[in-house]
Amino acid sequence: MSQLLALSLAESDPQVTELIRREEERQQNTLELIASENHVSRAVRTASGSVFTNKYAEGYPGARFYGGCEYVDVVEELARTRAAALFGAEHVNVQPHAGAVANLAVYLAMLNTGDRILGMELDHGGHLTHGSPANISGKYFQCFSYKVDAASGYLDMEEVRKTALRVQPRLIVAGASAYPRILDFAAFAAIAAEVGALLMVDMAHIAGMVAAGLHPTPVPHAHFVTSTTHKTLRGPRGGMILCRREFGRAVDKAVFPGVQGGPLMHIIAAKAVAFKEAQSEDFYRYQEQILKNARALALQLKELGFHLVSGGTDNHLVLLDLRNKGITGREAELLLDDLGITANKNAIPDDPQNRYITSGIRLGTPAVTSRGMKEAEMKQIASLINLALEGKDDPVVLARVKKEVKQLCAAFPVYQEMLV
Ligand code: DSN
Repeated sequence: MSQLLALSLAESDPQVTELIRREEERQQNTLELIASENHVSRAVRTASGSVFTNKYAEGYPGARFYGGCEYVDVVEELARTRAAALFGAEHVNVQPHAGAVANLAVYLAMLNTGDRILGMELDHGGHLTHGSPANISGKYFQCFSYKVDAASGYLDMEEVRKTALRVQPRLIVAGASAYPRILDFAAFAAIAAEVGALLMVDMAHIAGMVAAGLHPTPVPHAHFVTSTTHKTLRGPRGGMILCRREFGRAVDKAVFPGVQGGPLMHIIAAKAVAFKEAQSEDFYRYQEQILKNARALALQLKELGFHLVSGGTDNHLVLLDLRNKGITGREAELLLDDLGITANKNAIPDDPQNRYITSGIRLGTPAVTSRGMKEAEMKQIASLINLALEGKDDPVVLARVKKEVKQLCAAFPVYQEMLV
């Protein structure tokens, strides 16, 4: 046996070991408010670090291009059937390495280059892969966008309909990465039917709540539902596609060999674990608490004079318009980061700043809820954010915030033990 195989990580690579330790410490000692991040279970971590990483398995269960696939076949089938049961989907592909690849695979399966896609405007809450000129979707297809209503911050479905009638898209994308309200999937489906378009819902942000039945499901309404598995769903970093049976073959061909080679079988094993976890009572209560926490955070921020895009939240995230606070999104992100609060600058609808500066900040509750924090801690976090932004030039105030953040983190450990 090669001697290297027997070495522990610490023996083999002290540099990487040290970086993992530091990252573990960073996660332990910071309040993670990035709405798309989470802390996975120990079981998901173990599966994603398993020997399945060694296996090539191009193809699908029962039809691979390699031998030795008897166990990867079972684990992929398990992941597929668990996801199908969890979301009530007819067909599932669990191979996409990421949400971006899942979206690309649907485009490849159903569209010709130059076809029209209608998605949500990026600075109104949409996503790069829904038609940004910087993304392959915007380069290979003709992309158009619908916006939220400037005054209310909500999507006005009559306006979406008018845009769709004008654009005549081949595919409508519903789904967002910074929209704090419920998406009306039935209305999207009706618009798609009226203009003869396909409907793809990217539910990456809300997948955990959809799994728990705490957010309306897009599955009965959409031809395709794509998602990541690592946000509210709390699985390993990756993607998946749910679709109607009639599109299953086209989707599978688009994922492999269309845009990917060998699937990441260790990640697929971890997806299977996460889908099982998502069927539990514990997961349901977790999703319920994410929502309660987001509402508590929003309420307290409002009381402190923050302006929330759309005035509040129905899901796991809050989008702050910081213009009345005299600070840009970028400045706020850097300031909070320094104090142990991690969040991301975010464009607000029709943002006067460019996307590297922005006027907003996006906050989410999935990760802090995983640590066991509840409404009382959300009120405290809102007050700490307010203190920090108001006292940005006062070192005494900032030191106080930093200390309180550290104490809060220590009271809610992420993991009981470090694995490295
Ligand atoms: N990058 C993710 C987010 O933060 O919303 C979307 O893919």
